[in-house]
Amino acid sequence: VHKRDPSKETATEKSCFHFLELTSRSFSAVIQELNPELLMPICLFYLVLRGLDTIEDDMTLDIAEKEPLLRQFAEKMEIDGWTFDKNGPNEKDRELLVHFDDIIVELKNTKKEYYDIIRDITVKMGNGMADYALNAEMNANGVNTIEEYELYCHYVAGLVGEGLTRLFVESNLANPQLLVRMDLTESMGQFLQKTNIIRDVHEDYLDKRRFWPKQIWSQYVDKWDDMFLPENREKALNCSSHMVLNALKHADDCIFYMAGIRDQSVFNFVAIPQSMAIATLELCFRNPAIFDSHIKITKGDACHLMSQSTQNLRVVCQVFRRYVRKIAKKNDPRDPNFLAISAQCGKIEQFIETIFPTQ
Ligand code: PS7
Ligand code: MN
Ligand code: MN
Ligand code: MN
Ligand code: MN
Ligand code: MN
Repeated sequence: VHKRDPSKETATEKSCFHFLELTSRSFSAVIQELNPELLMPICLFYLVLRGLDTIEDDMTLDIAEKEPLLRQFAEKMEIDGWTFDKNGPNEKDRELLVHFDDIIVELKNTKKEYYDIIRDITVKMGNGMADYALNAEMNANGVNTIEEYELYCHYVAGLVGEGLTRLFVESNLANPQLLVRMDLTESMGQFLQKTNIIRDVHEDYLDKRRFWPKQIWSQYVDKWDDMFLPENREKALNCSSHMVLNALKHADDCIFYMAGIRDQSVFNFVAIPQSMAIATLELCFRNPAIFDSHIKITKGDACHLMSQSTQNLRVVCQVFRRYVRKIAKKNDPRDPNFLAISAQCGKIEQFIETIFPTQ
C-alpha cells in the first residue's frame, strides 16, 4: 500500500492535499493511496474540476460572469498567481478558488503528457457546463430530453472518466484496450452522475436547478413543482423508479470496465465510488425521503463498502449483486416500471454469473 510522504512535500503540494481533504467527501482517501506515479496528477485533476464545479454550482453568481469563467477556466489555470477572490464564489468550496495559485504552481510541475490530458478535459467540461448554465438561464426549465440529460452527464462525469482512463493507460496501469472501448468509460461516469442527480433532487430543487429530464417526469406529473407535493408521492416515486431504471442500464459496462484495471491502487480508486453508487441507488429506490431531504448511506455501510471494494472484481461483483437483489425485492408490482426493472436486475445478475459462475 502506498503512502504519501509529507516530509518530501513542497508547501504548495501540502496546500493541494489540504484542499483535497477540504473539498472531497469520498475521493480524498482513495486519491491519497494512489500509485505514486498518478497521485499528484489525479489530485490536481480533481482540484481543477472541483474548482470548475464550484463555479458551476454557485447559483448566486451572475450568468454573465459565470459563463465566460467556465469557458476560460483552462486559460486561467495557466496564469501564475491567478485566484478567484473578488466577490465570490459563494459555494462551500470557495477557499479552493481563493488559493488557486497553489494549484497552478503544481500544475506547472506536472509531466506534459498528464498536463495535456487535464487541460483537454477542462476545456471540454467548462464549455459543456457553460452551455447548460446558459440554457437553464434562458429557458428557466432545465433539461428536456433524455438525450440532453445524458449529454449533461457526459460533460460533468463522462469526460472525467475519459481523462482518468487516458491517465491510467498513459502510466501503464490499465489495459490500453480501454481506450478503444470509450463507451465503457462513459458508463462509469454516467452511473456516478445519474446516481448523484437522483439523490440530490431535493437539494437541486431548492437551488432552482433541475436535471431530471422532462421526457421522463412529464409521464408522471404536469409540472416539476408537483413532484414535491406530498399528495403526489406515489407518482413521484414511480418517476424516481424510472430514473433508477435509466441509471441501472450502465451497471454491466461498469463491471466490464473494472476488469481492465491492472493496478490495485487504481482498482480501489475506481471501484469504491462505483460500490457507493450502487448502494446509494438502492437507498434512493422507492424512498420518499429523496423528495424532502438529503439522504446518505450510513457510515457503517460506507466502511463495509470500502473494505469490500479494495479486494478484487469478484468481491465488487458480490456487492453489485447484493444491492441489485435488494432493488428487485423492493420493486413494486403497481409501479409502471416494475417489469422493466425486474428484467434489468435479472440482466445484471446474469452478467455477473457469466463472469463469476457460482460453482
Ligand atoms: C478527477 C477523481 C473512473 C473511468 C469534481 C470520478 C460535478 C459524480 O453534480 O459536486 O455538482 O452535485 O457531488 C474527480 C470514471 C468533477 C466522475 C462530477 C473529479 C469515473 C467535476 C465523478 C470529480 C468518473 C464535475 C461528484 C462525477 O461531485 O456533484 C476526479 C472512471 C469532479 C468520475 C462533477 C461529479 C462528481 C461526479 P454535483 P458533486
Ligand atoms: Mn455541479
Ligand atoms: Mn457539485
Ligand atoms: Mn495561496
Ligand atoms: Mn448533485
Ligand atoms: Mn450533494
